[in-house]
Formats: sequence, structure tokens, C-alpha cells
Amino acid sequence: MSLILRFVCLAGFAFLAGAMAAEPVVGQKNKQFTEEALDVSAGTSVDFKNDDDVTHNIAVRDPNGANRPGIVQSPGTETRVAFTLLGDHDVRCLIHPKMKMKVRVN
Ligand SMILES: [Cu+2]
Repeated sequence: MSLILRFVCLAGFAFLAGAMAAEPVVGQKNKQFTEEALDVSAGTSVDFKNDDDVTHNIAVRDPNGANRPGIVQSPGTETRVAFTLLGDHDVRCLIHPKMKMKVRVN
């Protein structure tokens, strides 16, 4: 393998590792999100992790007012959700109306 190719591969792995490490995680615990609000840059994906023993879901209202379809989350599962639009996203669990948080894309 040439030195240049080797460098390109290493750079690629470093980029992937960096991208994976940067993924924010929000838990769902005791029927609450573990964050009230989260600031991210456009294009960030957030991992929502159900740490409860009941089913939750993730329902996102985008800054343009569009409601995304709710994603059902069984206990112990994770769901990765992408945030691309600038502005405030309301995130709720439709099963437990008190569960809500904001994802702010700057
Ligand atoms: Cu819930």
C-alpha cells in the first residue's frame, strides 16, 4: 500500500471516529428526557436512548411547524434522529405528555 493511500485511510478512520464521538445522547429516564434543551449544529444526529422499562416515542416538530411521524421506542432501544433545519425543534413523547425538550440548531 502506498504511503498516500495509507494516509488517506487513516484520515478517513479518524474522521469517522470523530463523527461517531460527536453524537450527542439524550436519555429517557423516569419518564423524562435527561436534557431540557440541547444546542447542536445543523446536520447533527442525536441518539435518544430509552432507559425506562416502558415504551416511549420521539415526536419532533421542526422549526417550520412540520410534525414528523412519531418513532416508537421499546425499552432499552436507541433511536438516531437528524436535525438539519436552523431553529428550535420541539421533541415530545406522545405517550407521556409531560416528556418534552428542545433541540436548538444553531
Ligand atoms: Cu414516554
